Parts: sequence; C-alpha cells; structure tokens
Amino acid sequence: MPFVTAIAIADEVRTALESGQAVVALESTILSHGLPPGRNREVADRLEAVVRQAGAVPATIAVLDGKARIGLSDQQLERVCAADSGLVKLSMRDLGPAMALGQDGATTVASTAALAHAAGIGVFGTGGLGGVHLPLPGKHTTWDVSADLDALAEIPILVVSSGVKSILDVAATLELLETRSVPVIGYRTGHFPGFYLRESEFELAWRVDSAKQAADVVDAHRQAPGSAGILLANPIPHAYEMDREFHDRLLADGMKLVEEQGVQGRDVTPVLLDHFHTASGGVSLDANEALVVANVTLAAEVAADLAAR
Ligand code: PSU
Ligand code: MN
Repeated sequence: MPFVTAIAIADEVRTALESGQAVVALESTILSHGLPPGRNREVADRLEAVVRQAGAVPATIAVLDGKARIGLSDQQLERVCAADSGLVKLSMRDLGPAMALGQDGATTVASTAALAHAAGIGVFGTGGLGGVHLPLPGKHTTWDVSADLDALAEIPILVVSSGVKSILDVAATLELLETRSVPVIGYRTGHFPGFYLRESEFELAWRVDSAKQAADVVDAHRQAPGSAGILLANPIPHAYEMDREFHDRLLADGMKLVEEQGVQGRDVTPVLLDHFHTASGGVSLDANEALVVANVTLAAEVAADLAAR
C-alpha cells in the first residue's frame, strides 16, 4: 500500500491543488506545543484567515486517529488546540509509528514539510525553524540537531520563518544549512533574523525585497539541479521585537532550567518556549504570534505569485 493512501486531503485543499490555486501549509506543533491552550486556537484561526486574505488556501497539517490530515475542519483544529489533547509531537521519523498505532499527533516543520510535499504543496509558513541546539552549561558539544534541517535539505519546499528560535546555536545552524545546500534568503534584510529579535550578527548571502522576487528565486531554485528546500527568513515586525538584554536573560535562565530538570530530546524546545512565555509575562507570546502571522502572510503572497505563473 503506498504511503499516500494514509493521507487525507481536505476537499477545499484538493480542489485548490487540482485547479492550480495557491495553497500554504501550516504546522500544528506550534499550536499544540508552542502556544498555550485558548491562545493557540485564536492564532490557528488568524493564520488561516491571513492566508485567505492573501488569496491562498490554508492547509493546517496534523495526524488525527492515525491519519495524516492536510487541511483541518474547525472541529479538528479544536482537537489540536484542546488543553487535554495529549497530542504527541511528531517529527518525520514518528509519522510511521503514529499512523500505524492510530495516534493523534502534531507535526513539526520537518513532518509538515514532508506531508505537504507528498500532497503537492510547495509553500509553508511557520514561526521558527528547528536547528542546532546550544550545548548545556558545562558541555562543549551537543547532538541535539533538529530533523527540520535534514527535511529542508531533502524536501523541495519553501519555508518562511523568522530564522531559527533564539534558543539555538544560530552560527552552527547556518553552517549546517550551508553544508546541506539550503539557500537562506533574507526578506528585506541582509542579516539572518534572530526570531524574537529582528537581526542576528550573521550576514546572509542573498536578499529579496518583494514577494515577487522571492517567487522568482523559488521558481529558479526548483529548476536548479540537485535542489531541495529553501528558507526565506523574515524578521519579526518592528513593533513586536523584544528588548535584547531582557531576551538574553530569559534565555540564560531557560537553559539553566532545562539542565536542572534534565529535559531531553523533543521536550527541550517546548520547555524553553514555555519558560519564555511565562517569564516574560506574555511579551514573547505576542511576539511569537506577530511573527508567525507575518511569515504566513508572506508565504501566501509568494504562493499566490507562483500560482499565477
Ligand atoms: N517555532 C515556534 N514554536 C514551535 C516550534 C517552532 O515558534 O513550537 C516547533 C516547530 O514545530 C519546529 C519544532 O519544527 O519546534 C522543532 O523541534 P525540535 O527542536 O525538537 O526539532
Ligand atoms: Mn531536538
């Protein structure tokens, strides 16, 4: 049985794909593990709304009852966002087990990209890409490298994000993206964005200044031999940028927390994000929402431009 039979594409998304209309993939881990209940549902609805406003069809992706779903109904979104959803965080390697065992799970950037591509979707908007983690205090290296990077290196899809979460080793992440031949394009910036901060210290080789230009790059990249994913890096809107010192303090405290509590593996990112949201009194939550809305809007504009070609 081919893998694709285990994928259920919502009618609206299927019709859009068949008629060559723009479709934007959205992930579910940011909803179930990245934002608190209640707020996650508001953000889910807002993301779908901004995609529509920009002339594209949203396809939020999750695994429910062991079936990979491309495009969720209101009721299914409610399940993903419920406080007691118990959704497992599913990266790419977890898709087979979750589907075979009939589980519910939220998809990360890696697994969302894989499922979106399998369904024929080429554009995906999110908050922050996973990357290479910082070593814990007292350690020199880490093997905690997100599968999101491998996914971008192998799946031909455009991911729009505000860089990688600032809780990561940004320098190491950018090196790895270079090694794996993933182009990183700044949107109206010559620097890699710092997620909660508009700029990191790292310069980018390429920048574009409009959605049309971004679509031109995607178009050409798709035709380049051996190409796969592409990262469009969009800085957080000015009004929501966090204070740098405040940010760095939150990060240092969060790292201590992770070490003291012995947090490991796929729990590291959610624990750090939760620390940011609680310790900042919601400032980082507003920032997170603002940046993901901006990224998804830009993704929809690029998708609409590509669909019109
Ligand atoms: N960015 C956010 N919130 C999140 C994530 C990213 O602002 O919740 C999620 C994404 O789903 C991303 C995942 O793919 O974290 C990376 O997890 P890990 O570091 O365990 O690979
Ligand atoms: Mn990890």
